[in-house]
Amino acid sequence: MTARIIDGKQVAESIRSELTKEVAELKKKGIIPGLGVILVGENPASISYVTAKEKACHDIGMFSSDNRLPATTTQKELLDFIEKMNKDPKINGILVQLPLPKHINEKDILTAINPDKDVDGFHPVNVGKMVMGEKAYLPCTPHGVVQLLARSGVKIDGAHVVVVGRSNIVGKPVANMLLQKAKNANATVTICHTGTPDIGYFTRQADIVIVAAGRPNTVTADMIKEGAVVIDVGVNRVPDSTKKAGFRLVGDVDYDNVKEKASMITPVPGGVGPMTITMLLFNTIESARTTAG
Ligand code: L34
Repeated sequence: MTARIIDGKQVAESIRSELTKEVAELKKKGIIPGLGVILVGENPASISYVTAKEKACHDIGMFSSDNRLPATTTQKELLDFIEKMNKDPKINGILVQLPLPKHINEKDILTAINPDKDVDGFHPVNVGKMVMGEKAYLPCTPHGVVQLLARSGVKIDGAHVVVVGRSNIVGKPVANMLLQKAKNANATVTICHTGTPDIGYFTRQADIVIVAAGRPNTVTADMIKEGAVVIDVGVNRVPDSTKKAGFRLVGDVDYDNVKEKASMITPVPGGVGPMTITMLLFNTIESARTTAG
């Protein structure tokens, strides 16, 4: 079987055109959804993601406050900055791009964001609500993965989903979302990680494999059941002297071989990445609407 390619860019575009209309409707009521973006330091990948997020805001008519802070920013300075945004009525959502420099405690920062403006869904209050199946901001990458599956016609209800990776940003939340007794969920979920001796033993039983391990070739063709759906969350820069940038992007999946066995697969780039940005817009618009009452 040769897999159908799930075009994340196209799905993202179609959601963004829905969101563009919603922003226009809100504007008629005098509401302009605003995102406060904070990037500390100069990690090249982070700069590229954050720039794409700001552009996406402007493209659909939202406001964004773009803040680049030096790598030497202290924890106190960052906390003060967040407090200012917590109080700013023009800001409906706050995005502190991760990773942060080592001298800053990530947990302290994420906890300082007003949960009502936590459009990344990383605050413990929102994580707790999500796990309990209550309404909450859903983290952008996991939410994007679920939307990609649903909008590609993949049946999640009753499927066996194997998640490879247990990060707080992707693995844990996506597993939790898919096991809820809810629409676009109700799956049987297995989570594999670096402590799993034989990941292939589990992935070979999966109807849907979601890979967020942060390492190229974590999942190879021999680890996939014929006809499975494969979602590759990884974005790795590998050196490539034939490219102008000096690198190319690959996911966590051995794409060329796995696509011959899967029924559907997401590419990198152009798969999950554009969906992450789109769900950030979605959450920020939701916040603006909620605040307006
Ligand atoms: N706070 N930090 C916070 N929220 C997030 O949701 C993120 N994440 C991850 C890293 N840190 C974060 C992102 O935004 C990963 N991530 C992200 C966002 C967008 C893309 C990839 C990762 C993306 O657009 N990828 C493109 C290629 C981009 C390129 O050319 O470099 C793609 O097509 O996959």
